[in-house]
Amino acid sequence: MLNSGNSMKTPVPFRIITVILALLSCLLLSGEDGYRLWLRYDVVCDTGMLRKYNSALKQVMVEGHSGALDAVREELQNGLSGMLGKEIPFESKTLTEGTLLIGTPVSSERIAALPVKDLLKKTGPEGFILKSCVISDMHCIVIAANTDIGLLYGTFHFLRLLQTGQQIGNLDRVCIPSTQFRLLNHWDNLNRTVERGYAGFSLWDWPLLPDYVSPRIKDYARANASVGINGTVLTNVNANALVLTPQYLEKTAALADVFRPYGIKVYLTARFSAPVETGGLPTADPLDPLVIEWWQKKADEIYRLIPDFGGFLVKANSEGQPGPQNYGRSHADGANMLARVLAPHGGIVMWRAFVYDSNVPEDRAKQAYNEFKPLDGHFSANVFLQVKNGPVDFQPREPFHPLFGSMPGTPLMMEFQLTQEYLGQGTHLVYLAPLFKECLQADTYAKGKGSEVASIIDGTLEKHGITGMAGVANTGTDRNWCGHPFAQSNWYAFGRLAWDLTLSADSIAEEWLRMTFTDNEAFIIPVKQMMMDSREYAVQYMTPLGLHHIMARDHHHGPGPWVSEGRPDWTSVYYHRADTAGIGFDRTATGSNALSQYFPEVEHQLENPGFCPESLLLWFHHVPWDYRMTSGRTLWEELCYRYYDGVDSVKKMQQTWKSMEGMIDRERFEHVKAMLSIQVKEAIWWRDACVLYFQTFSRRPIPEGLEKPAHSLEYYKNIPTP
Ligand code: GCV
Repeated sequence: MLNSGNSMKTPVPFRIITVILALLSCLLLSGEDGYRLWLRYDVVCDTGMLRKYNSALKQVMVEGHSGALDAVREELQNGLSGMLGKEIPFESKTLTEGTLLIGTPVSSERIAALPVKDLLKKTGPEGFILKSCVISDMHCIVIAANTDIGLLYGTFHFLRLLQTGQQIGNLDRVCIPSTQFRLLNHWDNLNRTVERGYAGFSLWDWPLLPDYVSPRIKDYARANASVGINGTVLTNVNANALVLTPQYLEKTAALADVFRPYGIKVYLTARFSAPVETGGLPTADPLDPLVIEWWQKKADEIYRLIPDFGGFLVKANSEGQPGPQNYGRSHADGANMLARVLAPHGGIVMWRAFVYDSNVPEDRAKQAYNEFKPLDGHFSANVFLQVKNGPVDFQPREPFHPLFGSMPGTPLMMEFQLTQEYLGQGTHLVYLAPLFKECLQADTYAKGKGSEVASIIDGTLEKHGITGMAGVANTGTDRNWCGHPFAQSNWYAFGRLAWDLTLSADSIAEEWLRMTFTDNEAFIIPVKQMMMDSREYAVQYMTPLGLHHIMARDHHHGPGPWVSEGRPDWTSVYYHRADTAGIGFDRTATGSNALSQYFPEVEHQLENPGFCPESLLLWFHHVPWDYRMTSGRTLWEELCYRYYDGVDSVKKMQQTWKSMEGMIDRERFEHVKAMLSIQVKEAIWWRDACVLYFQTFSRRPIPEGLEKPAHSLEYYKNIPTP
């Protein structure tokens, strides 16, 4: 048996060389392509901290054997050798001073002997304890959990402490996830295109699977596990039934095998008409016995190949997707039929609430509520209703969805969009955590004051058996995964929040910056501020004061407030309703009365334009152009100023970034710099197009002192679709 104590001690000259190398690598800022995401594990630059870490960590003991524990070992080997600049011994069976001891009470007698039983009762299947302990007079750090996956999460947490320069001297943490199902939703098609994807093609190489699984798939799993994501829906909600055929299920199983050690389950989108399209049945009626039998056999087949398959995500009777209503059945009939076939295997159904009907002359913002509220309490226990954060569609700003708080008898799963479909797509720096938090912190008043959306998502308000949060993924085959270097922060923030809903957007941004770029305060402070403000800037130059859905037709990239043809609720004029009297969508009792779908306290806060927050004014009210805003300006003037402020703010972001030159690697510095110059151009495009267009209704001049648009409205209308 190896006594790693002295024999493995790093020699002094080696340690000196390590510190010199650390300093050099911090100074040289070597090239980076963003592939390593936030898991870079470069040597710790703060030499004082590096010394402390080195003296606290002499060896690692991971007790037990499993795929997840292999992942723990591998991550620690890479992480610690990278950050500490030395190899740490892993093989010893003897506890020494400075041991990082990792295990469950089952895999490790040493852990079982520690007084952590009561704590472990609280941590559940995924939580963990991270604790400084003295064991047999030796100072150790312990990561304990009930499962190996809990240990993996604890490992990533511990590595993050080192990555973000935190003390590890006196640890005493118990971490438990806020939600149980923390899923990415990929809108990936089987031909590898990605709907609303701006970072290349799909990561799933269907033609080569199952025989070849790219090493990238494991890195994808590592990245997800590092932030606590524990599931991935591989396919687009605009679903293709082929993915349920044996050939594709084998491919899916190959991916699931790589994900499993990282605690990630696979899910698929179920096309409701699959029994007809691939099963040869004449109907997909969810109450038809042959249809039920078809799904039952399909579920059995899936679980034979993938024993831990997570379940189905379904978009039904929405935007042309088939669903139970095609057969006169309700959403609950459809969801429950699938839930019943999955239940014996432990699977779940996530049934999307994103439904609206072009034939119903009803405010689109009201339709999901109208459709689902009457079904509350009618869904099986293993069905989530998956609800987008707002009632329209991932706009730069929306009020929270009125279904939150209105379905006490149904578990609701939050759906956020990480890919920036309506927020500048691949070219704009927009950090989305403030948007996520704004929704999560909104008070629904469902059970009186303090009934925040977050308390519905984490189950504290309504106590359902399942809780969850989904994020529409922004990953692709681009070398840096997400296209824009800062888009990685939205993937990161989603995972961190789904794990811990109480985290602030600010603290997540700081963690991400430290791990992704540098811990230099001169970089962190201004760049974090830039991230924190970036979403509000996008709102200003795109859709200020509650405007929404005025993007160009179909692709949603640039401005298109003039879009007026086609089905009404896909046009911009439907949403902004500008006329010579004013602008905005009246959703009060004199208009569509969408406001009545909220609890009375919320309704009262919003129903009067004088009390409605100006950030949502035009979402809920049609307001005269000369309406006096709190600034003392008229609505028209305020609208102009907001658009102009938005552009000026992006120019400031550009200046801030330029002043970061030399603080990080050149490759990513130049990449972000180029993106910001595109963003400035596109913000001006948004501003000028919108101001000129709305001016045709307001018939008022652009306020004195604001630079005049460089081109005519016709010019902007004729910019071709990219
Ligand atoms: C996957 C919006 C998007 C669609 C998307 C849809 C949905 O309409 O533009 O691309 O389809 O939302 O969430 O189902």
